[in-house]
Amino acid sequence: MCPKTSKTTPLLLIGGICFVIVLVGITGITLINNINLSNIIRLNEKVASDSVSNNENQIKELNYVNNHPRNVYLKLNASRDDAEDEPMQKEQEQLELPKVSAVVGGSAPKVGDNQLKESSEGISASMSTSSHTSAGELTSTASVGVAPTSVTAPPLPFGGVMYNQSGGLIDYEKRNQVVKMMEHAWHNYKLYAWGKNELRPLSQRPHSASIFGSYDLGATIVDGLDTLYIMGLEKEYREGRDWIERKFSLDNISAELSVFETNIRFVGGMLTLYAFTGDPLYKEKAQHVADKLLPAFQTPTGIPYALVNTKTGVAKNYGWASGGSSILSEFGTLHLEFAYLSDITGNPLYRERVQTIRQVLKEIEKPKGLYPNFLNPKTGKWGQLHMSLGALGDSYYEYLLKAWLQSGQTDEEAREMYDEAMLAILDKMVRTSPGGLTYVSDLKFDRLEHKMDHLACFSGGLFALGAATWQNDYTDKYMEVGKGITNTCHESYIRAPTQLGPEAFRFSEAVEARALRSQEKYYILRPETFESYFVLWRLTHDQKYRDWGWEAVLALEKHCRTAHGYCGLRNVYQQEPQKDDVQQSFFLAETLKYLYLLFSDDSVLPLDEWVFNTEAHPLPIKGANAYYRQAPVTLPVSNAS
Ligand code: DMJ
Repeated sequence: MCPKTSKTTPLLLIGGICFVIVLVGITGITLINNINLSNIIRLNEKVASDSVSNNENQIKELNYVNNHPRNVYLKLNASRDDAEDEPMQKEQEQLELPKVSAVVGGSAPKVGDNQLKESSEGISASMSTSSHTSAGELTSTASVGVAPTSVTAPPLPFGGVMYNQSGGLIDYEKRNQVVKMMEHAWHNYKLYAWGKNELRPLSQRPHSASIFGSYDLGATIVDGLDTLYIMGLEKEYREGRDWIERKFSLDNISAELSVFETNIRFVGGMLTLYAFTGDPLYKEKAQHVADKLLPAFQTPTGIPYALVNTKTGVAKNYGWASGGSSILSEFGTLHLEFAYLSDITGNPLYRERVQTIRQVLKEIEKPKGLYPNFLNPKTGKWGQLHMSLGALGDSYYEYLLKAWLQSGQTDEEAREMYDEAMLAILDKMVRTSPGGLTYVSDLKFDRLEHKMDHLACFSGGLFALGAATWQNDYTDKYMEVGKGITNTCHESYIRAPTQLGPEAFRFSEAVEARALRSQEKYYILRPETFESYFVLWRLTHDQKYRDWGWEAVLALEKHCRTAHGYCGLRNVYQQEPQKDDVQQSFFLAETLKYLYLLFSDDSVLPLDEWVFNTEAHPLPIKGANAYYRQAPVTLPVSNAS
């Protein structure tokens, strides 16, 4: 009766079994990937909801693709290959670039020439590859600040494309590795901590340090965005830009922010993005953040407090800082950002604030010509007489030199104060170990503490930059000490089994360039040593600096990389050190940027056109860089009436 039924039954049975197997398989895979899949879905939803709906308009508005200098360069080269006879001038006109000769033909452009349109076209002008001759060779290896007289290179301010046709100075393989590191750091931040301040790679959740006032300020986005831009990571850059537009605001929150950290990371980051792109969003945001910091400057001396509440404007100093003092490295590291903000907004108020700080520091009596780390903002008197080129002092000295550079070497007061301070430091704090290592000691009252912070490793680059930019009686000494300190910091790395340097290292009869105390043995992804490798590489082209940088890349990959981002280490002297579970925002802003630049051609952010703030956000040099984007001066609102 049912031959048909009996034939179809096994088929149905087989079909059913197959269905069940497939179902079990899918369920299994889903369970295995449960966390990742749901994270990815959540992330996609979050990123999507954070992005504006008509992305296309935004891209067009920003014109990132066409106007990213890297693409401008590619476009120029491509068209040259296609139509060799076509005059270069025509291509430049199409791309709205200034004539190269007008920018670098031996005379710096006038301020008026530099006023780029703040337009929907983003970058509408470019600048020189001033470190090359027409033959693609370097013009000078030991000096910056002097424009070459003849340059036929196409404009290439940054973006990592090689101008030197002979293969020259880009180390592609190593640089690509750094780009991959950036992608890994960024994608995991995006996946697990999007919009929060930092990432905890091991626990795959957000992290926030107290410096961010326990609010979600997207510190990693703002700090890391210019690095993405420089590396040409366009998709990631756009996601970050969208987040800033839609989410970043200090209005209606009551956060107690560090004036210094907020300035160097947020104001500095936005200013660089504004210089790169001309996108008014970044100028508005930079000003918005700086305005929130202004109440901290309401002190009898004008020396700002360390912390300010974004809602109430109430400001104060850290309880631990010598008798209610403000800290030199904090109030002394505002100058570059505030000066540039005045110039692009036309509002002199910001510059006035930092100029007041400068005058106090210029006029105050300095013990033995040195600046102590603590200054009371009410009395204008020094606190404890502790001096350091590391923690609490460091970037004040950096900003003296760089304020002079940023001004196109017209702010002579800054250079004089820099030279006076560094000569005193050379005399009273720089020493050579029995093993021949140059280091900068801390000084407490009259006693040298033969210890150097990792933070002080930036000073190798600083001494060298000071030497390369001005010829005086101390030039050779500055360069020698700059090289010596950089070498010592490298030693502090290679004397550790991880090949990564400790937070502080000491010099005694028994040890050199090694941490002794347990609380000095950690490494938190800091950039200062690589910063000095980068500066010294640019100034000398000694291959060893690149080799040292590559050693560091390998060490970071071996010890700090995890499946979900990069962590610091608790003890660099252990073979298998424990990780600290924090991916610092400065790892993206500084560490990876300096490593990327170390393996790049000199035309990527040339040192005679850009000056790096202390968080590695490059700012344009006035009179030498078409990206300066100076606005006409207007009176500040408070003085306008
Ligand atoms: C950064 O935030 C800046 O470089 C600052 O000047 C010092 N410390 C960190 C990185 O180590």
